[in-house]
Amino acid sequence: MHQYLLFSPEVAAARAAGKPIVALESTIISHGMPYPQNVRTAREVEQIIRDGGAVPATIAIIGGKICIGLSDEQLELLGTASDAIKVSRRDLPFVLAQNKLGATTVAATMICAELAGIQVFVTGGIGGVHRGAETSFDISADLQELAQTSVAVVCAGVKSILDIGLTLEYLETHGVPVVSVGQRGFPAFFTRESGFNADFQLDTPAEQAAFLHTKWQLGLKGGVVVSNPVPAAEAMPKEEIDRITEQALQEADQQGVTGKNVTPFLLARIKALTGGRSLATNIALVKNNARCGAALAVTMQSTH
Ligand code: PSU
Ligand code: MN
Repeated sequence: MHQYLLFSPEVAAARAAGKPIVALESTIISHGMPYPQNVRTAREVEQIIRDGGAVPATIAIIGGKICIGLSDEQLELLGTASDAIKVSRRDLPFVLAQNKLGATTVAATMICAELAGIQVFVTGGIGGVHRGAETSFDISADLQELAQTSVAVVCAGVKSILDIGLTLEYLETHGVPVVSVGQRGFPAFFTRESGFNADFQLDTPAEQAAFLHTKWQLGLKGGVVVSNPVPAAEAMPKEEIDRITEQALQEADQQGVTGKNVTPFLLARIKALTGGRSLATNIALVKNNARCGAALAVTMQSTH
């Protein structure tokens, strides 16, 4: 086993028993949602995965170790600590070697999940190509990770804070399949449609698992985006989210927000500008993804 990995008792037991395991990220806890909803949601999402027949493994960097599966106290720590560092690929050695507290992004969670032998990972939204990337070069490291690390990422698409068309072009260039569940359209996180289609519609866990097994058996390394639209009853009106997104983008520009601070800044502004309604949608879509991811992990395990 890898020297940096530390499994929680629940995840260690799941590994020993050959049970399906679902990875969860922690930047969504530290930088994606406010306290206490972040910690409550993290716990509820873990329970949904258990109810779906799999074992949740929330991943974070604590005490110089990659923790695979967190205790209640560790979830609380990540949800409250003001010094939790947002950890993507480039930050991982620094945060581990310096014994700092790290919350993993999609990219870093994929790396850690692969090290731990976990193939299915559930989150809310992935990073992507930012609007104006042709001059800012702001492209999330999540996309490069999807190109090289063999983990399926169940998400609700990407937010319209990003350039969704360019994000899909980038994924195509790097050979990352974008699968959609229950509809042909690629979802845009708060809304069910983005105006773009996914590459392949695969509605059932059996079809999704067969796709993943085939990709990896062919030696085609890299991730797969499994995009699962927010339930219709929880989606936000498109006009409202578009208007608020434009305002948040303008504020980020005016305030000179750059680098790794861009995404957390936009997420926090959108939440504030919608008076918290976007948070309710965010929570609902992550839970919906947890149901989808648990079913996929169970099927992957029974058909490998
Ligand atoms: N998008 C969301 N919610 C999130 C994130 C993105 O809708 O919480 C987080 C994820 O952890 C993602 C990261 O991996 O932000 C991307 O950050 P960046 O754009 O700096 O790569
Ligand atoms: Mn960025």
